[in-house]
Amino acid sequence: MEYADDGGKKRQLNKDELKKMLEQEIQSPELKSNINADDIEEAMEMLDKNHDGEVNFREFCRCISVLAKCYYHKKTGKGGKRGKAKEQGAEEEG
Ligand SMILES: [Ca+2]
Repeated sequence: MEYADDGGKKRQLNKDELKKMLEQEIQSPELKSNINADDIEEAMEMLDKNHDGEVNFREFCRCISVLAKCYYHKKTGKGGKRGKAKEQGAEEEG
């Protein structure tokens, strides 16, 4: 983690850093274009559980999955008929 290097010892991201990092981390241009300043604000609010104005690594990981989830929901809409149902008993492990 070399992103938050302005304090030296702290491994946390402020909003600007969060944004920068998101832009670097998210590969999909499609997903990226779905993230606007509002989303960053929202993500920040959502993630900054301890309200210190910064997002630490753990919080950031959540951020990625939250944004990905938002995107997924946007893309699939709600409900959603899927052409491909799993026909043959694909058992999920996990
Ligand atoms: Ca925090």
